[in-house]
Amino acid sequence: MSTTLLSLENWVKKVAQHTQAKHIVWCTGSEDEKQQLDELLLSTGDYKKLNEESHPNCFLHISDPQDVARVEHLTFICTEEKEEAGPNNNWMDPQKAHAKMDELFEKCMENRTMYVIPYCMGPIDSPLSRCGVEITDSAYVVQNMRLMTRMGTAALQRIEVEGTFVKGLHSTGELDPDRRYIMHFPKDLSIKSYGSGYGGNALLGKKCHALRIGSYQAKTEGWLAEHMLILGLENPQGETHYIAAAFPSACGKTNLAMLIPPEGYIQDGWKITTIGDDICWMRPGVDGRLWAINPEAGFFGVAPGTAKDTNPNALAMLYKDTIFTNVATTADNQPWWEGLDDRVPAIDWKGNTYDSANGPAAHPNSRFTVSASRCPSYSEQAEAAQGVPISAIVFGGRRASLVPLVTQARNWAHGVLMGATVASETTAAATGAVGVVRRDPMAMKPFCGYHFADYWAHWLSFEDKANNLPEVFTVNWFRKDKNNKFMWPGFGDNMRVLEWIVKRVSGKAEAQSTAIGDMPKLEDFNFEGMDFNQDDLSELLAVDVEAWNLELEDVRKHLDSFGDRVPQSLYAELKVTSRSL
Ligand code: GTP
Ligand code: SPV
Ligand code: MN
Repeated sequence: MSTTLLSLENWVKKVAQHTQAKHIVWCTGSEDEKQQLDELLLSTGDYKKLNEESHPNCFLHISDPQDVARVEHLTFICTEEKEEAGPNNNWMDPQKAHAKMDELFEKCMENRTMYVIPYCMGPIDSPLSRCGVEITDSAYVVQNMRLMTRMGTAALQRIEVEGTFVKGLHSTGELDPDRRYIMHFPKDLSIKSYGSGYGGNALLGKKCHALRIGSYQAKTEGWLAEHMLILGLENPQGETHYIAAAFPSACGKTNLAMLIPPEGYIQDGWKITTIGDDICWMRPGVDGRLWAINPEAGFFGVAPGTAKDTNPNALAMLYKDTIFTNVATTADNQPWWEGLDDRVPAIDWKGNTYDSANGPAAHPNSRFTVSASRCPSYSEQAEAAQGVPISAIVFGGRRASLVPLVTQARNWAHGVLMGATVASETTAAATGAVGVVRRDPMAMKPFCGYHFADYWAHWLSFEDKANNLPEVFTVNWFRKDKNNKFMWPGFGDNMRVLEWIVKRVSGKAEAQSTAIGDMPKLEDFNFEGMDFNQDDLSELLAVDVEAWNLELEDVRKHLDSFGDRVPQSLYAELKVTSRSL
């Protein structure tokens, strides 16, 4: 017996019996265990050692070429009623789903080791944290979970005290896309994932638990589980405001979370600290504010585009103790990806000699896994049991046209409407076409574990749950000009927008009211030290009435597609916007 919790022990035994696992390893989280598994992964070829001098303790993992991203069409929410999962999810009857998965899992671990990973999402001592246990036959998954969560003995102790945990069962199976499913059973707090070893499909603490099951739990318990970064913004007076921001996958969360302000800002005493880069759990505190934790302990970040001038903090953490997945390598075996620098890679992510005719050297969704503690801007408050109070919530996406640089919601309901109707171009983070504009409400389209209409109602309900809610904003860093060039420099310069946001929150910045919300005038921004084109900026802050009328028609259709469960107040806010255009 490896745990005092009978329900856990029984589940592990049952799974071992069903999968016919050869060995069972209970993960403790120790350094010895890490090293043994590194050795194992090197011996099986799942890991390649990277240059020990430039990148000590760094490894390269290459996925099966057909297993490089999340698979939304194979991801299901299995509730009793289809209606509960909503049009935003694929649905399967729980009994049918269990039967399908049980068949796939049968004997799938014969001759394989089954790892039992107890983990805690959030600081071990936080009342906002929730625990889970992932069973997997992938040592690569164990090593990722070690960096991404608080895993091992301390988590198991908490689970034994609480008596409940999210059950996640995972096998890489044959990596056959036709035998791949990611199933969620919100009522039983359980997940079954088969046939993929990649990121969000396999590290079950992340999207499966912290968002899909988490959002369902959050609804019943009165909190929010969101696809958001959390950052702290300290002003020259030494006050810190915390901002939570939801952008769809590969739309800039990691980058914004660890932004380094432009030189002039640093000199004036502005500073950004990082709490989290992907997931935010928040709930009302006794003071009426929303208090948030980052349930994760590491970053599973997009490699391409990460460079000294775009995200120096990320680069500073990636030369040591990092797992790289699907990146290219240089002749001297250093990790490399598009945008990093102008060296020419030697080997592409598929292991072939690099040839630009074969496409990018690193897969567009190649990633790094690294402990958050390695981030130079990591905040001490990230470990705070009570979390941090959120002053502003920001929604955003990739919109080449129409959506202004920044807009502030008129009120909470308007903010919920903004979040519920945000659209973005699809990216390489999921399989399927890239660059297609789709509505991605609260950046949760692939991650909300229940009907979006009920989710929006839940968001609206916070007006009755908390009397000091954050201000809500939308941003768009991705506007393009006629020549397909980004009109806004982005990255560090996004600080200029954050400054306006925190000043709005504390009543220290001006705005002009427009039909779509409150917007800054050019003179409300600090552009010191920024190379900018006045015409571009004016366009970034303009409201194109004709185009917005079309957008609002589409927004209405989008709301309508969720049926009569959509809260009327969203339609009321939409009407206010339409009438003012
Ligand atoms: P997930 O981990 O998939 O949830 O992604 P994410 O939202 O954390 O996105 P990330 O910060 O990794 O950025 C994704 C891509 O967008 C990278 O290639 C970045 O270089 C690029 N990017 C991030 N911020 C900006 C920006 O302000 N402007 C521009 N033009 N590109 C950006
Ligand atoms: C995302 O796709 O939003 C990610 C990567 O953060 S994954 O872990 O694959 O979900
Ligand atoms: Mn993400």
